[in-house]
Amino acid sequence: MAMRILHTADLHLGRQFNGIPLDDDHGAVLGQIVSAITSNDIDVLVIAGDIFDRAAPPTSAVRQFNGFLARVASETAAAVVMIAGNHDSGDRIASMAIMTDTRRALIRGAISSDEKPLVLSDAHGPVAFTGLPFAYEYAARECFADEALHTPENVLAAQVSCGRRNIPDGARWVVVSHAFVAGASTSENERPLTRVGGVETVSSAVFEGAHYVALGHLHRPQSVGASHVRYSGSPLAFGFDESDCQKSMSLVEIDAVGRATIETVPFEPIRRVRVLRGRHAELLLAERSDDFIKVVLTDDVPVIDGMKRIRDVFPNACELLYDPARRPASPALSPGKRPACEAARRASRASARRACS
Ligand SMILES: [Mn+2]
Repeated sequence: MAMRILHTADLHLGRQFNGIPLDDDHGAVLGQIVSAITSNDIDVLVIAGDIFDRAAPPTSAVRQFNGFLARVASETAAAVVMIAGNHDSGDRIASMAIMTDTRRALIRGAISSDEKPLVLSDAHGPVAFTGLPFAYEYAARECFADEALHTPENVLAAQVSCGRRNIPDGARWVVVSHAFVAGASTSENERPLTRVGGVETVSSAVFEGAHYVALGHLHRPQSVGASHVRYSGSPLAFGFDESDCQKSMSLVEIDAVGRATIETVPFEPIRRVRVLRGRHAELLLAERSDDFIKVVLTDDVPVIDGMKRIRDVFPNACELLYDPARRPASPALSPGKRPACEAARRASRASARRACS
């Protein structure tokens, strides 16, 4: 049997959507992660940073994550590899590592100049997992006693090379990192990774030698540069720009020679993030829904109590704006099939161009 990895990231526990708590939505996707581990015979769960939305998350979020980890530990046989992202407190994540079973968990919160891997085995030999916690440049300069670390790429290159030194000879190698790899697609809710400005992207070349790179930070699922350098994306959409993005986990199998085969396991959110376009009177006829809704009204004149009446049908409507000049190309409410992220982005860029021209 080959090594099977379930890769997720950017949970952002404790986050709200336009002021609406997401506790139930997070609870649902965490349950889907546990189910995916058991139904796909997963050996290792990887969480590539931004576990919490804030350095000091609300108690409810901490409790929710503890309950999730307890389920993974008791209901599955999977090992866990997780790192701090830029939204996390590295020290908070590090505290979870102190008394853990080090044969089954690698929890990396604060940057270190001696990155030791978790080494697991399958029928073909060892697979080493290196977890590189996110760190700002100033912390890396102190950690490595190197004043020349001025960019996220400098920091990551230093982390990768100290991790590489501890990989057993002949082991296949998985690197877990929270970074912005050049060439990847962003969304609106990712906080910059550098405090001083400048280039925050890193070249995928820094991961040279890794058989799979499990990335966090960008919220759209995507590979970048090569198929084995990949963002799982976030389980939930956090903005209307992600309304057409099908969220998923990445199921990765590493074969005998280190080739990674990747499938996606879709998340099913309990409340979707949707943009509805149409006339007010038409939208009021829609089926009631708790989804998060942005309404774009095509009415020629403003509607009295427009939002109030929309909320009779969509209680979690968050935004309402008017765009009378643009008519829907297709019926606004047809459920249809949600397009893949890239197709949707192309379509929205195309429609933006049409609007300008
Ligand atoms: Mn994030």
